[in-house]
Amino acid sequence: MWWKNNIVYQIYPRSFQDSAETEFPNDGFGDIPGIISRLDEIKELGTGVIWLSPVYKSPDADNGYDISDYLDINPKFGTMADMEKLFAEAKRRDLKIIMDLVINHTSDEHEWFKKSRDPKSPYRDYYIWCPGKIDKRGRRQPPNNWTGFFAGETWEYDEQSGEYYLHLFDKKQPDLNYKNPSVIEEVKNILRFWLDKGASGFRCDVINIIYKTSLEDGKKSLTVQGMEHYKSQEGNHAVLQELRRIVLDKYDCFTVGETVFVELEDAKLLCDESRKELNMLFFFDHLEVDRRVARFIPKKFRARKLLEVMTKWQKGLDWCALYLENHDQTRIVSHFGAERNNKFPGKPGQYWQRSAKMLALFELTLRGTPFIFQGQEIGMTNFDFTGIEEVNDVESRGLNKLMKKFGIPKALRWKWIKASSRDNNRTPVQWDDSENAGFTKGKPWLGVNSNYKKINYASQKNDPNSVLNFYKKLIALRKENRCLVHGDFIPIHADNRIMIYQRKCVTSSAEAEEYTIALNFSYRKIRIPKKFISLFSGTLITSASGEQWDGSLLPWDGILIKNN
Ligand code: TEU
Repeated sequence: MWWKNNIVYQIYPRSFQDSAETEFPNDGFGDIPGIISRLDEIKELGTGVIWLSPVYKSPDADNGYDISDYLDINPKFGTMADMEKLFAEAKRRDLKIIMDLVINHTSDEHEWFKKSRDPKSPYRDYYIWCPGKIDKRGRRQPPNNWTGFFAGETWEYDEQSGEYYLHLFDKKQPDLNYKNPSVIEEVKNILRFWLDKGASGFRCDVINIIYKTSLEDGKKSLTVQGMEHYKSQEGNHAVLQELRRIVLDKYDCFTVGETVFVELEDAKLLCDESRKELNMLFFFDHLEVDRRVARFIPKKFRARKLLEVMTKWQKGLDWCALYLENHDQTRIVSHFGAERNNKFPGKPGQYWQRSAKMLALFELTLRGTPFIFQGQEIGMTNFDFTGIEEVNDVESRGLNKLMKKFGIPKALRWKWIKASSRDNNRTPVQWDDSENAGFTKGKPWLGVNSNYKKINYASQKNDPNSVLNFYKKLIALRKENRCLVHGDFIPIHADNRIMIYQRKCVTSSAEAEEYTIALNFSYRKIRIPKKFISLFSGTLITSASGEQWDGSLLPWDGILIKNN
């Protein structure tokens, strides 16, 4: 299957590359012609598939994850003709494109929702409307006690209809009703439309929560309350099976589900090939090993915990979607890498480069399909914003409001938001050292990190020691190496600072191969414990430091050894 032997590159279009060739030239907002102008860079990296975050029509309440027309393009990104050209230009370079499928909710500006506001409309039942409750004092209250993903309300009262509608995310993102077969028919049309245009699959947004079994009150919870009524429900599995059987299986395509709060048992069902639901999914646990309350409050990082969680998924699932970054996360070098202790993210520290490479080695030596987020391949760091005013993310703003309500002081609120805000990954890609990092000739929609003169694509392109060239090297290696892609994953050892694992392929004795990987997540030079040293005999294929291997791991180093 082509998607197993491939590597996916995620583009978050508004921050990728602005151009002069749209209705809004040089508007500080990345666009489709901008993407076309950078396809050669993506090809050179060695990635064969692009995941395009939403480019559809949208009022942008949640940066395009609130869609007002699934079959049209947001003019800020360009036109449908631009999109068709993108498919053609990608194909010419043998690059496939998967689209972002956001079907849990639409925008409140979608025609379906506008019509749905009329209780008599056939579209009424496309969404989840409810009369609400009257409390003891005769006041109107929402239908249940659910809380939302953006730290806010989940029900919005609509004067025009005299009822509430459900929105698990922003109030501008009403949830669709998957008990209504017409909604499923609409989704099938959306799938066919994009597959016929040339898409090779879909990344499916929050796809394990689309079916709401009941609207009963939820159990008290610190995070999202009410989830037991809609997470991984039987009805959800049935919808996925129907989409797969009726539409997706007719095309040469794959799906990767974004499955929030997913547990291994659910994941096994969702990815079981014989059930025909998803091809693979994104789990979240591994990025939360140093976070509390889902992901908002930092706690100490321990390599042992990371290996433990990764092992659970590597062994538990037949096939994993691998990622360390996306548009909802923070930069991995600032999260698990040496930059996590940097108080001045505008000035990368001594081990910035080495730790970025070590993390590349981690992701690219696991079993599954790796996804690389734009900028990860050059080791981009978290933003260097100084206050909440500079943040655009609807989630961060919701969180700030909620924390304020609870009396959490401003400095602490900022500390937590800085560590978790999705805008960390949404700052413009740093292409070169010209103004605005070569991203735009206008004013960027979100601040460019001031470290762009040091960290940028152009300066890394011809530097053999760059993070970029390390990614290229590992991608090329992985492409010609069955064992690194498909081989068994064998955890060996981990403590607070280092981890060791192996990859093994024993299809036949002639093809038997074995690799040992060791990673150091600390500033200390660490000796490999004696009892494991025999696992390191063989050839050093590569290391993050570029140094020879002498039985110790240098600070933030990572090594890949091919065993004899
Ligand atoms: O994200 C799903 C989601 O639940 C996010 O809120 C995620 O858990 C959070 O950002 C991590 O703290 C998807 C999209 O990837 C995201 O960009 C959208 O905002 C969201 O769905 C709604 O469509």
